Amino acid sequence: MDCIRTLQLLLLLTASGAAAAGQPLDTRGHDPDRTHYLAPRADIAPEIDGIADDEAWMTADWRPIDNIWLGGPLDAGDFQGRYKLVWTPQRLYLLVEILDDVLVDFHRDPLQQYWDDDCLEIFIDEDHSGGNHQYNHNAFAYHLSLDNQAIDIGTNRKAQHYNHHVTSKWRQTGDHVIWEVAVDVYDDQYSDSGANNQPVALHAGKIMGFMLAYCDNDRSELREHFIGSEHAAGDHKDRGWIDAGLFGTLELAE
Ligand SMILES: [Ca+2]
Ligand SMILES: [Ca+2]
Ligand SMILES: [Ca+2]
Ligand SMILES: [Ca+2]
Repeated sequence: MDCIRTLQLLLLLTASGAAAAGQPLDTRGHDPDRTHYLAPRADIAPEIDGIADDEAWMTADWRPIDNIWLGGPLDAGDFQGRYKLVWTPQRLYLLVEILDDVLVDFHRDPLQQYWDDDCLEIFIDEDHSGGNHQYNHNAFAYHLSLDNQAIDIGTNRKAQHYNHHVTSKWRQTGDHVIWEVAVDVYDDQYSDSGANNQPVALHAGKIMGFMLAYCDNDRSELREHFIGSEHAAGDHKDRGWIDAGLFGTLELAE
């Protein structure tokens, strides 16, 4: 009996493994020409301290943050950014290198006009579904302020803290900001009022929606530029906070 069960299990695993490996990526619900990031697994999780000397980062590729979603042409001295991703079964890890000539946090209340202060925006769609995520948790858009707080809009349609989803730390090194973030990945069943939300376990082969953006303000009432890692076609480029179809593809590699 046990042998049969083992055999059945093996057949099931083989079948699902083959299907996953041979399956083309489902891009329905996404804009064309999304980037595809292959994130290596970290044997040892990076230390979130704003110092990029962790061994895990050595094997991951840099990708630029260079698509202007809001604002005019961008000076190289005004903003430049790039990022890397690695993962462990517990968390997703992000390294961002930013050059920004002026760092500002005009609104001390992190829930007030947070997108008009310098902030890093992390977009995660756990099941790569695409679709609307404005007032639901089909996807998350964490706005990380310079005081390392993570803000998104909840199902009550109000901005709120999701600080318990992230560990964030940045530090100035020369003329660059080095920003490290560890993120718990939650699926669309996440409940703002629930006490038992559990992050999903990550595994090799998992496909998620992901993109990154930076709101750059230096001296204005409203942010001067919004720069993202994905190309946004058309006039309405600032739509990632509503539409997960703009996100790129993140594949967790072994
Ligand atoms: Ca580090
Ligand atoms: Ca700037
Ligand atoms: Ca989703
Ligand atoms: Ca700035």
